[in-house]
Amino acid sequence: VAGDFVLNFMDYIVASERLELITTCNELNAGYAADAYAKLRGMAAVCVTYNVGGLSLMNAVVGAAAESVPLIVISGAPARRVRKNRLLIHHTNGNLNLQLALYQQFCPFAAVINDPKTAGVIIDTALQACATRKQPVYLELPVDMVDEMLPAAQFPLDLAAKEGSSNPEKTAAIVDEVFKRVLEAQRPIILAGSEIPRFGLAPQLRKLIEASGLSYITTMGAKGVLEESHPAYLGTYAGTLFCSCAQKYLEQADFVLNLGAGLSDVDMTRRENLVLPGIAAKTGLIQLNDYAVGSIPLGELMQGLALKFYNHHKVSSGAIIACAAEKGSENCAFWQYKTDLGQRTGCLMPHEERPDAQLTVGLLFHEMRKRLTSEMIIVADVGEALLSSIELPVKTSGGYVSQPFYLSIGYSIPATLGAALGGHHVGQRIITLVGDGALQMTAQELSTIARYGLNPIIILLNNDGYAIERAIHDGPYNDIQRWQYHLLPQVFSDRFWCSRVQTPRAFAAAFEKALEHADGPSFIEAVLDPKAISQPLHHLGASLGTRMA
Ligand SMILES: Cc1ncc(C[n+]2csc(CCOP(=O)(O)OP(=O)(O)O)c2C)c(N)n1
Ligand SMILES: [Mg+2]
Repeated sequence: VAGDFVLNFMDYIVASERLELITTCNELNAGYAADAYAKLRGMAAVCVTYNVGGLSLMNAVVGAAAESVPLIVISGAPARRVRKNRLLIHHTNGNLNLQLALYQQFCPFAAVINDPKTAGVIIDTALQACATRKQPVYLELPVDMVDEMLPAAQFPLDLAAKEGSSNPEKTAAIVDEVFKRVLEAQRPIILAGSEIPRFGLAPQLRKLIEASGLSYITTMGAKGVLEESHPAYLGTYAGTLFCSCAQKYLEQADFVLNLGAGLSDVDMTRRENLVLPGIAAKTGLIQLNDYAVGSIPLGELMQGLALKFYNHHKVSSGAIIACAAEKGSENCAFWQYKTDLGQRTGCLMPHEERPDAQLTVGLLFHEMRKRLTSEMIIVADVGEALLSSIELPVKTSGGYVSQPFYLSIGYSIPATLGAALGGHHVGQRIITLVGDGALQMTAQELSTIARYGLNPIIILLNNDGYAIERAIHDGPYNDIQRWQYHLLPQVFSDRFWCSRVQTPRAFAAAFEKALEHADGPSFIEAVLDPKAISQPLHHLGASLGTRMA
């Protein structure tokens, strides 16, 4: 969002052939949009004006810090002489260090660029911290610095993402130790966490799974890291929220190879005290049961293990997959640790066909499950949208975007903008699931989605208020104004195709119609029975509710 401290810098972005300037309705939304873009494409930048912009943006950037998302925040600022002479200047409370000091609390690198001689080093350090640590960084640019010329760079910048320094001997020793432990185990399993997508390690995960024959489970933060039709996938774990195979297999495993998963209270709902046996490998720290074995990059551990398994089995990963496909996983010698995979689909909640019943969240997701394709990226907001989407089968690697740890409602509409811009070039269509409470937070970004000619399908789960909060503890604060939701997008743009549905049949027809409307965005208001909440929402509400007591 423009502002007088950043206008001249924005001119350079507009003039750039390599950067595209996307202007949003507000800064918070710019942050969410950039977060989703970075989750899909590896990095993004947000540009705002001083304080009124930068402070509005902050909630999204703390979310990015919480979820290890590489974002570059560039804020305009008053000219250097203003700072030097301590002049009273608009958009401030008089404290010209406030915004910098706040960003320093959660960014591994935050600095003011106030001297052409040091500017290059500051910018390079910021980019490197952002790329290697997968964290947001903050650069403050005084308005009179914008036209300064910098001396030429003295050495090229290496942004190759390494989450630690590599040491081949140390890596080999750790890989040997972990490999030995996996082989000794009876029921080992891989738990893939959010560091896998964030550090771009999905290909290494695939290799490891296919070389080892191990099955894998993801956390919510890594949902969809590989296409979920992969034969080794057993589901997404979130404690007792879902009665799924993921829970059964993870909790019965005698060795969990935790690759990049930080487990939050929601990930461990009603299993807070569960200790997973095995290894926890996270950025810079590999911990075996309760002692640290060392600190090597996660990618090197995965690559080393894949090679060990490959040599152990002496076949290519393709042969393991082919064998499993041909003989069935249980009869495939290399698929040795796998258990009754065939039962996986039986774990999903059964649903009868009731096309003309009043729509419920369960019936809606039943219809959705049937219609997902590998061209679709799912974006989910907090609430029913997030919880029910966990059991949607993501059909393509990287086809799921949410904020399952920070959980800020309103994320999904701006994230749809970011994801659509990120997925646009590869022909993917965004399917967004958003609650009515969440939509009311950031609805104006529907306008930007239309403005840039994007074509997501936005599905509003209208259950008349804050259902998740009602499940925790109800009161009048969980009621919201009933908007004429299906009319709203038309206010922003006539490019929207809108519909309001109340039965599974009508929803299915609207979804098909939206798919045909490929030239612009679609908005389907699904009117749900507010009493028929999903089981996961019920469980989460009960779990969080007891903690208040
Ligand atoms: C920015 C922000 N404010 C408040 C909350 C607390 N909160 C969590 S879920 C929720 C209600 C979500 O309502 P809705 O989007 O309608 O989803 P539902 O639970 O009804 O499916 C609220 C207010 C939050 N997570 N984020
Ligand atoms: Mg709601």
